[in-house]
Amino acid sequence: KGLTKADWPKVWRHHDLKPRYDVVIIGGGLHGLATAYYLAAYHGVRNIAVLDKGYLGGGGSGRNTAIVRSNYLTPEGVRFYDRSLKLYENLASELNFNVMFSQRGHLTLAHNDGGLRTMRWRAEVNKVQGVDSEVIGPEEIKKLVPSMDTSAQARYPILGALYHPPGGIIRHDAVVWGYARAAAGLGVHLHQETEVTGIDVRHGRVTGVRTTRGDIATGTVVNCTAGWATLISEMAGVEMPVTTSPLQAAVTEPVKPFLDTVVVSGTLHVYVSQTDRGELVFGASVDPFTSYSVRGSLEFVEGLASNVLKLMPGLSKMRLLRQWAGLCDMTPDYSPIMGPTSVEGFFVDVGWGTYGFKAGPVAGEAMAECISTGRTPQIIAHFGLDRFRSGRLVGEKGAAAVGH
Ligand code: PYC
Repeated sequence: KGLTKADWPKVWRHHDLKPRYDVVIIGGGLHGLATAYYLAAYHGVRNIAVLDKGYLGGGGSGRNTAIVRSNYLTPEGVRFYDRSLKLYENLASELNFNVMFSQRGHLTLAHNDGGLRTMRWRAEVNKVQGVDSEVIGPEEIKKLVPSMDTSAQARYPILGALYHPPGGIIRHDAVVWGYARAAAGLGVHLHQETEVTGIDVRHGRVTGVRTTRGDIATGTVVNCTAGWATLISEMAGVEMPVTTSPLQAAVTEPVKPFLDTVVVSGTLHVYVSQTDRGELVFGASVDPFTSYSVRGSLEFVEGLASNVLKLMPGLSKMRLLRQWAGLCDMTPDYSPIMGPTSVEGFFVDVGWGTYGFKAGPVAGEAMAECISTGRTPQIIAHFGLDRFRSGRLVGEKGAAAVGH
């Protein structure tokens, strides 16, 4: 007799909501779960609730295109995302969970002089920070990706690319489940289908959270949401300079492996990688409007197909299987907002734009330290909300995979 569903042990348990937790994390995605895990594993804080209005990993964590890299533009960004990449490299053994990290290399194509200049700039900033990135030419690109049209006759000829060997893809659901299982094993309560309806603040400090399953008393609340970052922060009376736009993606039928690097074209607004199952995963820029819709559109698929075929004409017979969208919370400088706020006990880890998945481990690690020690770790010191008052922005738009 084969195994049935009942034979598998539950990876995390359902709990009743306790009347009091030391820390309440809003958002059961990668960032919320990683924060809970590092708090419990490295800071001895275990009386934690993670709340999600849907299911764990059902937001941006399960909707991204699973790309990991640290080839950013600003020194602050490079250091930060590189710490995340290092944590990803060790994550399978840290969590005892196969997260299927494939460091297959990441190529960002340049189709014009301006693009090439930005790639050179990023390569130099990366090297100074000890990150492996270099600009390569069309011949080397062709060796790495034989299916790509690198000829001078292409509609958008490829002049070169930023090549980042440590970048790659990782199974995004496995990352979520790995953190969830490890956090639950340390005593963290994971509450799915538990929507936050209010945050109580008295005399400038957080005192509790109201939910659809009852009220919780707590002195520490962490906003780890994407899509709802402004809404949740407003409940605590904290305003966020964030707008929300959908980002669409799609996946093809599986085919034999032929693409073993991640390819990005900012000019053509597309990125593509092939999963271990053989599917091609495509993503694009954020939609040019604000919305909370996570539905795909025909217009997106038309643009995507035409742009992908400019890069890899041999894909013309492939069929798309699915399309979807996720929500991206965009800040004015394309860097996140992390750390304490003007309300004591109310922390934020939001505003990730299209970079959230790459940052999950380091965000969790840094937020856990910030919450438990009361000090903002150096690695996130530049990402505080106060920078929008002081004007010390961390402009990371130039490191976006594709244009915004
Ligand atoms: O910045 O690498 C990136 C990215 C991939 C998908 C969305 N953003």
